[in-house]
Amino acid sequence: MTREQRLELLRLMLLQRQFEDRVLALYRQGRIAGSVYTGRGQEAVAAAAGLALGPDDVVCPLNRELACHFAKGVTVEEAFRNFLGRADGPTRGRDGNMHFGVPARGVFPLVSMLGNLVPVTVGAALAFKRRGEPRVALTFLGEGAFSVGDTHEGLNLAGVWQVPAVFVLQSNGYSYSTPAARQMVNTNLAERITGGWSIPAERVDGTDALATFAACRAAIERARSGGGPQAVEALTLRIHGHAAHDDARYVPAELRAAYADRDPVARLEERLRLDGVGSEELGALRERVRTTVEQGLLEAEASPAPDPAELEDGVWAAPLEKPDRAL
Ligand SMILES: Cc1ncc(C[n+]2csc(CCOP(=O)(O)OP(=O)(O)O)c2C)c(N)n1
Ligand SMILES: [Mg+2]
Repeated sequence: MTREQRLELLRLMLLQRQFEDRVLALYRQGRIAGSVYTGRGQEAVAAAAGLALGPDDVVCPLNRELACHFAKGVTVEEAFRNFLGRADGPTRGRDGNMHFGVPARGVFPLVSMLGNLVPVTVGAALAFKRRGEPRVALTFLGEGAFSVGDTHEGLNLAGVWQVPAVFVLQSNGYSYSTPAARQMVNTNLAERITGGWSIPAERVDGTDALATFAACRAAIERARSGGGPQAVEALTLRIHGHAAHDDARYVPAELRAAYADRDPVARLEERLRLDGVGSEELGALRERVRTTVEQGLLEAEASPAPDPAELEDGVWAAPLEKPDRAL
């Protein structure tokens, strides 16, 4: 990686962290509907995969991968417009959260049902293969998706069809409040993917941004050059609870204390310092990101709210039959 690429990796990670901190503050002011899900502790994985993708590749991010949206060209203003439910946001005010993509820039919207994005990703990769296009489809998945049939069906077909799909596993040890070991017998997802579907899978420290970037780039380029589906299992941490309403009190105190030493942002900054990037340059980068976030928020706040008359636009419903007896 060049010095510029490493700085870009850090910029994307800082952008996700500062954006999410700002969204959390808005949520606590009652300005965000629903809840807020952050990727604190997982930014390196989202940024690394996003940066390793090419401009024509597509990605299906989950709810903790905003850095990947930003890497693919989604703007901070667009993201804020979605969170604030604005009429000109990506979902035109239908969603005030992270269920959004910008398909024109290769980012598919999140489907909430765990595992659903695996067949979607395999389908996109199948289209690329059939058309002979040198493009890759990538998705992320957590431990939760491993208990859903769609994941297994999708991985199986990815292997059978040898499509250019990349699966990036966010192994953060928890699905909501359930530790991975209470959800599955073998928590080594890379081993299961290789053993179960003969898909090459590399395990990497997901708090080490440079190692994660190297693994993602290698997997993406292998898939692009006809090597079939690939997986990267990133061992990472979910520093916050599942969402803003969850204080993660079920995570043992020792584990939470250990998170402090593995903050991916601090680790990459330390590494860049060893490379000769001075505190002044790092400070200026943080400041630039802060300005981008604040400016994006100001612009999004100036956007109009949706017109209630358009509430049913794009909604399909079958005519309701009156039940002949109370259910
Ligand atoms: C099929 C399905 N079951 C349950 C849920 C509710 N749910 C949303 S997120 C989540 C936990 C996800 O855990 P994991 O996949 O490990 O991702 P993480 O939150 O750790 O990033 C659950 C159970 C859902 N969205 N879809
Ligand atoms: Mg998890």
